[in-house]
Amino acid sequence: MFSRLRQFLGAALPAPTAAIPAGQRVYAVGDIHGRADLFEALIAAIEADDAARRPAATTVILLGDLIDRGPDSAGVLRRARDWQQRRPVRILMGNHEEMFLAALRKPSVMGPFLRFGGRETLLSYPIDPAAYSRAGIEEVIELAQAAIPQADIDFVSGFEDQVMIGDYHFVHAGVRPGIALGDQKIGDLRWIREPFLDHADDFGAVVVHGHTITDRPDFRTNRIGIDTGAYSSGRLTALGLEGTTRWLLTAEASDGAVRVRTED
Ligand SMILES: [Mn+2]
Repeated sequence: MFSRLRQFLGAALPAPTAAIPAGQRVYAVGDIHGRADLFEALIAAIEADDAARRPAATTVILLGDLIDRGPDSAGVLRRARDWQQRRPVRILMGNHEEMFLAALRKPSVMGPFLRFGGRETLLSYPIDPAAYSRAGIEEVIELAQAAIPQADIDFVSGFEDQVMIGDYHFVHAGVRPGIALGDQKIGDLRWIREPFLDHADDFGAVVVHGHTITDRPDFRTNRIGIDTGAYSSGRLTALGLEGTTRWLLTAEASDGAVRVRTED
């Protein structure tokens, strides 16, 4: 009804503003990629930010790609699991977690996994780098299976595909335009770039996603991208949402120290 009214009135009426239901608060965190240092600082900052605001039912959503590329994926998974034991933390499966799980079962996936940052993930577990360098693919799988606790594999296997809260839809990579949010293919949710990124029309909710790196959080009318390339830029971004309000918390490494910036 509102959209028909808007069509009728044309540009005279402002676009409706996406909202989180009253009494709730959400923090969405972009691709962490093994940066346990940034993640730890951001956890502390989100806890402090949440405590400083009025009491709310708060949900944290990690948008996926917790692992690979950066130096301490094992540490990121440990911190994510600890945090989930203390408050509601929902975690999405990114394309890197998908490859991680597949690589442990299929030798044909292990090679590409290692080239896209999986090597760093394996070496964040107690695997001897010299033994790793000498190993062929089958032996790498054996080393990985011996070093990675089953609890970590079970934890990652339980990551979710998408989360809907109020007028926001949280996914790792994006959605395919023209398909209802409830009917999306998992491959698109985890891997898509175009035609999602350049699509200008409404998706049915504001899509909050990671996966595609931008220098600064990418605020569009129909989507918000918050992958600021933590593993190479040293910046890990969280988006806070409450009612129609949005704010950013950014953990930033410089000169060996991590500081967190908050922007409205
Ligand atoms: Mn990704």
